[in-house]
Amino acid sequence: MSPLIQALVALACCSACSEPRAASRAALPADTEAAEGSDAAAQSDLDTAADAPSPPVALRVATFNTSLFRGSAGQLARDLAGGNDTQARAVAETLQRVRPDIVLLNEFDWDAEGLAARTFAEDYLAVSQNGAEPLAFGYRYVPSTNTGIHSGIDLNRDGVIDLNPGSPDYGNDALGYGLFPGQYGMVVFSRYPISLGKVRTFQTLRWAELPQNLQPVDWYGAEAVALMRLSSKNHADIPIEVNGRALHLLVSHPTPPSFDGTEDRNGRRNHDEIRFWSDYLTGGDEAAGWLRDDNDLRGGLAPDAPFVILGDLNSDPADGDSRREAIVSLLAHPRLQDPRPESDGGAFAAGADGRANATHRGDPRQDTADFSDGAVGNLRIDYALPSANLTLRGSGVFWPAPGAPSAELAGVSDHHLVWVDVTMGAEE
Ligand SMILES: [Ca+2]
Ligand SMILES: [Ca+2]
Ligand SMILES: [Ca+2]
Repeated sequence: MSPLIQALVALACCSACSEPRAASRAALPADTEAAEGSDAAAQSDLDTAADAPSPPVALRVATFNTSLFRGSAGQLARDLAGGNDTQARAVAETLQRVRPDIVLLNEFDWDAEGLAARTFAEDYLAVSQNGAEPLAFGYRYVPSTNTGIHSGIDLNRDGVIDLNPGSPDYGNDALGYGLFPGQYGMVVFSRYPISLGKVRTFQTLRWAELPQNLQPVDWYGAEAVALMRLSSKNHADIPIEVNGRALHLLVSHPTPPSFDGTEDRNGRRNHDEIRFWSDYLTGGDEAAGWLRDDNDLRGGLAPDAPFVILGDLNSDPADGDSRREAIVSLLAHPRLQDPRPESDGGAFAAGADGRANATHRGDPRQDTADFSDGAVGNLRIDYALPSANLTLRGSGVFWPAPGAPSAELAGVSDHHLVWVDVTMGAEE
């Protein structure tokens, strides 16, 4: 498939792949079927290419919680129109300075047409910001999200049901917290083709299906347990075609372990959303037999498949109030390597902010998020974790200290971009 056709396929599929509720494969619109047919052709090319030696490929892969969310549906796309949104320009400049080949953006509002993502690509990334070199990503994918899809019931058990988007009462009873369908969504941009027909999403997987889950079933009650989904946004396995081989992006944005009561429903859900990935990597019937994607395919990631876990996982392995066992276990998973990316800005901020930071056990150089310091402090919660079979060449957190180049970009979001440099060798 030519790059042009691949680009057209990627763009044609954006809206079809972005429905708020996952559709069954049989129910997908015609243009998606065409896209999948084209992708099948790409796969046969890929199989053929696997026989021929191909050179190692150096990749910079990044994750960034951009805080590009708004209060109502369509507002982000409207704000981005014209290319002059100050916040989006700073996010774009950050990406132009770091120059990832592949990046996941968290907290980027979903819309049905993928309009915000397209506008960001065309009117921000592809335009020089503050003298930085433009970035041209030929491919993008906007996963659908559970945020802001109302459950129809009083999910947070406060006695209030508001079916009108826009209020916290609405958001609190949604399948993932959000004031409207799509708030706090995500988008992947890539210089390499995205194998859209092979993307696996786990948006509709029910929390109750996870063996030994921590769901507070007595607190929720039977009606809520029957419909509660595990993923607060989506968990997606997005294969990127890199010179004939597939690199799997494993993306998610587990719920913050806060904004709840003694039942700790969000802390428990955060734990289980992260545990999902340990089971997905372990694979096999025993660990991953329970995993069923939105197209009813069962099981985890194929053994030896190269991957990078990306996203704001909302859990620090040493500090904060999450149930840390899940992230500690994931970081120790034998299939991945933890580069422990660092920044000077994180070390500086912990000292300057003080208070809760002074009690932290984790190395502040590894912090990725700058939270209020009365209770939480700065945490390591954003991750780019490559598989052990990728060659790690470097990593970092883009958090410049005061006085360093681009220091003015440090405040664009309460999170900081995390990047890893890996080489996909011929052996993967
Ligand atoms: Ca409620
Ligand atoms: Ca802080
Ligand atoms: Ca810290």
